[in-house]
Amino acid sequence: MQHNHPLALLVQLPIPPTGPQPIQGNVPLAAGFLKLFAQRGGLEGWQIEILPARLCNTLGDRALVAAVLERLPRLVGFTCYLWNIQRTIWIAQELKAARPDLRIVLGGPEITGDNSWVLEQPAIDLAVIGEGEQTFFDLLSAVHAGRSLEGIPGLWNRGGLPPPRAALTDLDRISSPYTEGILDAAEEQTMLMETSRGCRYRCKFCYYPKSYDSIYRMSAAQIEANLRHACQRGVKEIYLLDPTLNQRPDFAGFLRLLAQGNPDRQFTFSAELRAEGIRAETARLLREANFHEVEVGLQSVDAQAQKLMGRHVNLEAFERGARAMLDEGIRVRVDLILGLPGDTVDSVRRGLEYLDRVRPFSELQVFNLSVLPGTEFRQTAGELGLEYQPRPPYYVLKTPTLELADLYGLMEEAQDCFGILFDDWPPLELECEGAAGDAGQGILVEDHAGQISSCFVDLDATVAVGLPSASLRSLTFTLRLRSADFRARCEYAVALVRQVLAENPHTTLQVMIEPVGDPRRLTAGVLEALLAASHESLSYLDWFYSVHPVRLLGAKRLVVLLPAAAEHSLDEAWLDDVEDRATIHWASKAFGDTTG
Ligand code: B12
Ligand code: SF4
Repeated sequence: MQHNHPLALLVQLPIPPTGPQPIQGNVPLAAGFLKLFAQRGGLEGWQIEILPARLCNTLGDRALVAAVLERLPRLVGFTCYLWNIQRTIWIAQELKAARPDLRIVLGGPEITGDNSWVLEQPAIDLAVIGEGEQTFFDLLSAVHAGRSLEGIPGLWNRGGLPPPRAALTDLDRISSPYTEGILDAAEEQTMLMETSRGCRYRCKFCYYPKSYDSIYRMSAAQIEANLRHACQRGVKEIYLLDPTLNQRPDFAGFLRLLAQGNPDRQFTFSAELRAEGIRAETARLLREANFHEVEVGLQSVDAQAQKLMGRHVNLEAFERGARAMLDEGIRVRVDLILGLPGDTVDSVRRGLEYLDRVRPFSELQVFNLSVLPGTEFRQTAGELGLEYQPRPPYYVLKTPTLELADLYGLMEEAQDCFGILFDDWPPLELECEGAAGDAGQGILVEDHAGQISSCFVDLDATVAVGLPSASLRSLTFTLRLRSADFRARCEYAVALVRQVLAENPHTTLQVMIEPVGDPRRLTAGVLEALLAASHESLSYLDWFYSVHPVRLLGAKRLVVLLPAAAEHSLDEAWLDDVEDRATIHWASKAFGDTTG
C-alpha cells in the first residue's frame, strides 16, 4: 500500500461520555484487523488509515466531519455499535453533503439484514454484514480494479441481502494489529485480544454468534507473540474478547499458556465466561495467569425465561463456579437482565433475592434487555410480544408479562437491595466554578485538547456575543449561563441551547445555570423550557437513560449553581421544583463575586 494511493479512512466513534472525564477504551480493533488483513493480502491501489482514537474521543460532531474531510479520503468506513450508530449516521450525512463522491461504508454489529432503519439511510453507500476482513478486502480490490461490487459475499450494496461470507478460518492471519504496529498497546497500557471467534451457545438476546458456524482460533504461537509484545509495551491489562472463554476444549492448557506469557504478572486479564464449568482447579489456573476480573451471565433464574432465551442455568454449578473464583480472589461480575420474555415481577424478584442471599459476585450489573439487531429475539419479537425502542439501545419497553412501570420498579428494587446505582452519572465536573471574575464580559472560552469545552454567557450583558464556532467545540460541552432574571432571559437561553444542539447534535451538554441575586427568580418554567430545547433531538444517551428510574439522566444535564450560604434560607417547595428538573450544586462562592 503506497502513500499516493486513494485513502480509505476508518473511524470508530466512542461510547458517548456522560461528562467531561476523558474517554478510555475506544480501541479501533476492528479497523486494525481490516488494515492488517489488507496489508498481508497485498491489497493494491489503496492506503488505509485509522482516524486516531485521540480525535474520535474528543472532537465534537462538526470538528469530526472537518477532521475526516481534511484527510481527503476516497472512502470512509465506520465501525458501528449500538452506542455510536446514530452519531455515525449524522457524520456520514454531513460528509456526503460536503463530498457527494465520497463512498461511505458501514460495518460492525449494527449492520444486519434486519436493522432496516440503518440500511435505509441515504448517506450510506455500502455496508458489510458480519465478519469484515475478507469482504473489505474484496470491496477495495474491486473498486481499484473497476469491477462490479455485485455478488461480493457479505457486502450489502443498496439491494437485497448479499450472499453470506464464509468465516476466516485462521485467526493468525489477523494477528495482530499490535505486533504489526497498527495499534499501540502502550497508549492506554491495555491490549484487546480476540483469540477465538464463534460461540457454541445460542442465547437469543445475543448477537455474538454472528455468522459463525464453528469456532475459530488463534494459534498458541500467536498468543505467545502477543503476550511478549504486551510485556515489551508495558501493558497493564489484557481484555480477552472471546465469547465464553471457557468453551475451549483445552481451557486448562490455554490458561497455562497465558500464565507462561505473563511471568512477572505484569498485566491482569479479564474475560467473559460461563461460571458453570469452573472448578477449584480451573479457578486456581485463572488466578495463576493473573485474571483479576471475569464477567458471568446469570440473566434470569426463571425456568420459563431461561427456556425462551435458549440459555439454561444450573444454579448449583453456577454458584460453585462463582464461589471458586471468588475464593481465589478473582472479581466476579454477574449480569442480570431485566425484561426477558417469560420473566415476571415475581420471577425477577426471585432472582434478586437469590443474588442477595447467595452473593455469588463481587459486582452486580443489572441491565434492561436490548432487543439487538441480528438476534433471535429481534427476529421473533412480534411472536414474543416484545415492544422495544426504535433506536439504540433498543431497550425492551413491554413484554406480555412486564410493563414499563415494572421495569422501572424492578431496577429501583435492585438498586435499593444492593445499594448500587446502575449506570450512575459520574460526579459533576465544574471546571469553571470559581472562575467567575467575568461578569459583563459576554463569553469566556476554555481550551481543552485544542477544542473549546466550555463557554460562559452573561445573559444580562449589554453586548451579546455568539457561541464559539461549532467546529471548535468538543464532544462534551458546558454552557454556563448567568442572569439576575432568567425568566426575562429565557428565550435567549433556550436559543443558545438549541444552537449548540442543532450544530452538534451529539454533544454531551451540561448547562450550568447561575442565578445572580435572589435565586427564586429562576422558575420551574425556565428549566422546563431548557429541558424541552435539550430534548428536541435525542441522542444515544437520551435513549439509554430514558428507561432508568433516575429521571434527568441523559446526554444533556441541567445544573443549577446556588450559593452554599443560601442553602437554609431557600424555601423547600422551590428547591423541589428545581431538583425535579436539574441537579443542584451548592457553590462556595456567590456569582458575580469578582474577588479572586
Ligand atoms: C469490548 C466490548 C464492549 C466494551 C466497549 C468497547 C468500546 N469500544 O468502548 C464495553 C465493555 C464497555 C461494552 C459495553 C456494552 N456492550 Co459490548 N462488547 C464488546 C465486545 C466483547 C467486543 C467488541 C470488539 O471489539 N470486537 C472485536 C471486533 C473485531 O469485532 P467486531 O466489532 O464485530 O468487528 C468485525 C465486524 O463487525 C466487521 N466490522 C467492524 N467494523 C467495521 C468497519 C468496516 C468499514 C467494515 C467493512 C467492517 C467492520 O469486521 C470486524 C472484523 O471481522 C463485543 C462482543 C464481541 N466479542 O465482539 C460486545 C458487543 C459489541 N457489546 C454489545 C452490547 C449490547 C453492549 C452493552 C449495551 C451491554 C449492556 N447491556 O450493558 C454495553 C453498552 C455500554 C454503553 N454504555 O452503552 C453488543 C453490541 C450489539 C450492537 N448492535 O452494537 C456486542 C456485539 C455483544 C453481543 N453479544 O451482542 N462492550
Ligand atoms: S451471551 Fe455469551 S454464551 Fe450466549 S451466545 Fe452470546 S457469547 Fe455465547
